[in-house]
Amino acid sequence: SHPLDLRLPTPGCFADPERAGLDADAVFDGMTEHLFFTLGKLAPTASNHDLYMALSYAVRDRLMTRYLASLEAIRARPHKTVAYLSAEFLIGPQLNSNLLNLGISKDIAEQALRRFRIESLDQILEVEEEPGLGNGGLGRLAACYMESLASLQVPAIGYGIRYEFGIFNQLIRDGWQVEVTDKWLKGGWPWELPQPEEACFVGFGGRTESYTDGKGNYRSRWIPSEHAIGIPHDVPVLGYRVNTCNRLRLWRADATESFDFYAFNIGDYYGAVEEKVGSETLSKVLYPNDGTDEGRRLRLKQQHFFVSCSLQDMLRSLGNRGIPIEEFPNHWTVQLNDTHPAIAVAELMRLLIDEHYLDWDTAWDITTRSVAYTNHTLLPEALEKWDLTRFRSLLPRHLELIYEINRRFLQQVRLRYPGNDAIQRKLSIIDEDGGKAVRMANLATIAAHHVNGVAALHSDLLKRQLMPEFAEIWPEKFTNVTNGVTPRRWVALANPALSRLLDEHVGPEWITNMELLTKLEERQHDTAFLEQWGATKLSVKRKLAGYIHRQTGVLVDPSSLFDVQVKRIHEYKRQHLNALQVITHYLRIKNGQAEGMAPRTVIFGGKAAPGYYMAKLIIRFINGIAETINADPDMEGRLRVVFLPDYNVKLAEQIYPASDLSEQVSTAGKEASGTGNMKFAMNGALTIGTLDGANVEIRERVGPENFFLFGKTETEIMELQTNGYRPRQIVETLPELAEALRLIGLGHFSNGDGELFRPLLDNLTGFDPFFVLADFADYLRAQDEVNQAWTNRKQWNRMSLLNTARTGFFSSDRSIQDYCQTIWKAEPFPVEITCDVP
Ligand code: Z2T
Repeated sequence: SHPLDLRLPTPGCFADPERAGLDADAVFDGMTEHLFFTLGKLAPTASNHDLYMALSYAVRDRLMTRYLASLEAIRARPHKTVAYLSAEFLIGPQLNSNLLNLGISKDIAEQALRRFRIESLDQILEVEEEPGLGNGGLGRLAACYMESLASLQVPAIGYGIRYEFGIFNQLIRDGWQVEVTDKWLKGGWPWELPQPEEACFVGFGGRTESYTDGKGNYRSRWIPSEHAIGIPHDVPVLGYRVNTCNRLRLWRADATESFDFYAFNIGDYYGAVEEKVGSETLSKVLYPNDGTDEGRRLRLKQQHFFVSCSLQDMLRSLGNRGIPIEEFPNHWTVQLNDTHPAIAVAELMRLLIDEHYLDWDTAWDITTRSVAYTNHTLLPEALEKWDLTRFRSLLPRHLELIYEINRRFLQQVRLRYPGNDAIQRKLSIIDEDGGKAVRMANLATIAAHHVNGVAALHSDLLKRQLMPEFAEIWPEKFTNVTNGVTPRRWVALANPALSRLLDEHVGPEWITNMELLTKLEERQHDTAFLEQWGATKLSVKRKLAGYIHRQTGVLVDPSSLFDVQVKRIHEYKRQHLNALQVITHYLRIKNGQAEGMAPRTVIFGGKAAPGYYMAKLIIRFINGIAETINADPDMEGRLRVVFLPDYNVKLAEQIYPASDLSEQVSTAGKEASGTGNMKFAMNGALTIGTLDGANVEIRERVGPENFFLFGKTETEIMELQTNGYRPRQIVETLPELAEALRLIGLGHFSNGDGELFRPLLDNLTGFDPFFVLADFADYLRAQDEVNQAWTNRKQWNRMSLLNTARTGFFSSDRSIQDYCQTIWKAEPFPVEITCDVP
């Protein structure tokens, strides 16, 4: 590629750090200017938040050359760009990751901060608000992928929604979850660049109308009854030590001016204001459901809003460069992160046909060559379905287009399976059973050139269980891309102590080539090294112990086994299975049967969807157990239980590095992949887990002897289900389980209130839909193995080291390379910047 001479300000060259503005003096000067001119503050009275803002602006300045050069490079020499469409981007704190990727060391940042009397960077990082623009795995995955795309120098843009309120903050009151609005923007968020001049119009509601165009063709057009404006708020996403700095473009909804003026003219002031308030609520709040579809009208509105803005933006960029619209698939590859943006199929067709006057076949060809779909769940309650009447009232033109897509598709199905009505009903985009509905997964699957699952097992089940007929029609369409996580955030930033060790023994290249970590295996029998490995882990656990004490008042012993389950609270993830294990552990200590049992600290964290009663009761259950156990003098030095409130990205960065044991205990076949499982393993935690999601691949890679496997396989679960599962019979054969359940029923973990956890007990002994009791005995057996392994600490450290050494595969760099090769056909496009600035 040709270097671009942009005549830009100097911060931009890695060749010469002095001139690149990445030295302590330059950072200090930048902070000083921003403190004074941008924030209007004087240094002596500046708060930590002021200094956070000043440092962030100074760092942001240093992204700009790369950001503008990356945009200019693609404008000047068109190159296929990935458009990653996602309703969620859970990007986490920005300051530290930008420092790392820019190459401003902690030491340099602290030299600058000391001149403002701040001793440690951590004091400043602490005050950063994280944008909680996602629920959990899916949103965090999108953020890891954006980081890896930039690090791999692949041109990409993330399109999403700038929610004013992200995922709620979680408080724990009397053991219950309380939700508090997340006002992440209140102190000002320095990482976004609003671009009001690139605003887009989006319509809703109204009706369609047919007409004959100048050439005598029948056409349809949409006359919406309502409009909103989307204003891009761009977040630069810098790659690791490269010039590529991509854009995350988040749309904020605003009211349309034309409507305001019209209403003002007729004197309907309050009507105009109501309209304005109505359109602004569009990007007001993130729906806090992970894995359940609520079918709310506003949610569909949000989806169409951001998808329409994003597609218009892509088409406009072609127009601006004079590229014919037929070239769309060569310039854009559009990835749908689950079905949340699946309306893109109909909206792209509408834009191409109604606004750009293409014929159906050309439009369909463009659409199907551009769009691919990632499925993230098989759970039926999570598959998005929109009530047909509601869909029509919001998007009448899109429904017409969907009917036509469906008509043409079902025609193909009829030819292939003559007389097979059942298949047609199953594959139809329109669900005709019960209340009619639009099935978004079917729409996405029919239009996509590739459909992928997120772990080998999941992709296999997707093909064989959820969509066998689609897979038969289009076998080459279905593929797997196993999830990954970025080693920059999840190892380098989160675990500096481990990173130093890796730098020393592998070399610093591991950070962009995680497979190099296999070099650690050379050290697996080196006693001194293994001791250093264990000491490193212990030092990180001490920090977490301090945090736990400050947050919960519970004192935990850093040398105890840190047994951790952090993730959204869901029955299929089975936090209650873990809780039952804790009760058994407690009873064994009580009954003097605990010899050989390692002192443990069991740590839980995670949010429950506000409307998910059973998940909230599980949180109450864990807190009840914690209260009883932590207050019992017999448990002193042996067992501690903590529920850490408000699990988010920032807290996750503290937890993964400090964990010894990773709880990945979902019912086989239910967790599509999991990504926390990867973060734990990379940081040297051993996994106790089922054969579910990416656990399967983690176990294959780290070796079965370095993984505590338990539980029924997906096939065995299916068999149990079809042969009739009787959880009550299991209780009868397991005295420890029976005793645990009896105590719960007596109110032992609820201050004598035997009714509090009744719904949970009834659920487990009655239906047990996620086979908690079926896996209980084998889980205890595996936990005994964990205790055994922990007693031989050298052996444990060796297993831990092998987990880090062998999990390079789970870098999101590998995932992105897979997507680029098999789905996107996109390639790296290095950005060069000349430094010859006068
Ligand atoms: C989500 O986080 C996931 C799946 C969803 O299905 C929705 C949300 Cl918000 C619609 C998770 C999966 O549960 C998890 O197994 C997976 O690792 C993650 O997506 C990323 O693929």
